[in-house]
Amino acid sequence: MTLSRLSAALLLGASFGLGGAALAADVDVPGVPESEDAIAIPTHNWSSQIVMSHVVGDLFEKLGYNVEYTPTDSQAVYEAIRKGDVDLEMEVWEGAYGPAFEAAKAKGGIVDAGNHDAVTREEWWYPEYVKDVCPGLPDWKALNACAEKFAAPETAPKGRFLGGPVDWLKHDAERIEALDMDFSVVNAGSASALWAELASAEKRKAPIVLFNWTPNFIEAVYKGEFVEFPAYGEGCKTDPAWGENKTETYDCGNPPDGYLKKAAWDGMEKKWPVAFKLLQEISFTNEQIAKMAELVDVEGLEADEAAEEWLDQNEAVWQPWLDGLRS
Ligand code: TMO
Repeated sequence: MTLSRLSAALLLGASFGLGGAALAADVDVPGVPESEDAIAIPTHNWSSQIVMSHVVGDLFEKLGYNVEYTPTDSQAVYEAIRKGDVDLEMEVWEGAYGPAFEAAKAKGGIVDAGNHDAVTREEWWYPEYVKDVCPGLPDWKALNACAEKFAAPETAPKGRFLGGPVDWLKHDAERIEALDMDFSVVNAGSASALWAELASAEKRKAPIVLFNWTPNFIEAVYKGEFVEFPAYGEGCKTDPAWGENKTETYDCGNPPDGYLKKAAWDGMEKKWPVAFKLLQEISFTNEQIAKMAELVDVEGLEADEAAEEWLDQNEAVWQPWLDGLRS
């Protein structure tokens, strides 16, 4: 911190008890913050995204930026960014949001802020003991052959596929239709409802197939596998002629090695150039993201506490990003 900023912070501290957020920067980069307006960071309904958003918000605050968190629907967020209602997105999952992001980008107003190191997969998943009930897994045809074993009262005689909240928009019903499967989708109301059903099924060793993804805390707690659907290919989600069903889209699985992207409002680079540069630099690994989820879903921390804990444990990861902004 320069002398003049230090004395300004002390003065403010003296008159208001504690320093104002914007002047309490622990990393001094000349000219930052370029605007005192809060950077609006949207949060969704799964743990890693909320924790990661707070991690990045805390890093912005270390630089002296003001930050606000805005709970936002995970599909609608791409339009919200285009309009500048919120300023960035930390987790664009290719399987779930690739199409929404690409559509928004084509309209203008949202930019690609680079990929995380992480490789992602979002897919139907079952705990390991289900293999004994349903031989031939992870092949989707084997799953379908024993669909009735997954039946619930509201789906019988069809099997129940427990999907995530509807805003995750996974097109599971379209896939079931395109592949002519004997399953019905039941959507969980929240991520924690998914995990509660998994825990309960696991205790009874009851057959269950549900939506899951990686990186997630699940791999640290349960053994299990993703279902293998016909391999994803370009065109599966848009071109009915693609794949084994010639008249329907979604006759494939999600990409097994999807990207995880950051995105930003296209005005961010002008309004907060250094924050935008930091956003571009930031890249998390599978392991780091799984840990963010674990701090909440296993260790029971609130998202903001989990972010602080994560930052405490990973200074060697983020300090170089901040140091790089001085040059
Ligand atoms: C977007 N999600 C990780 C919930 O699949």
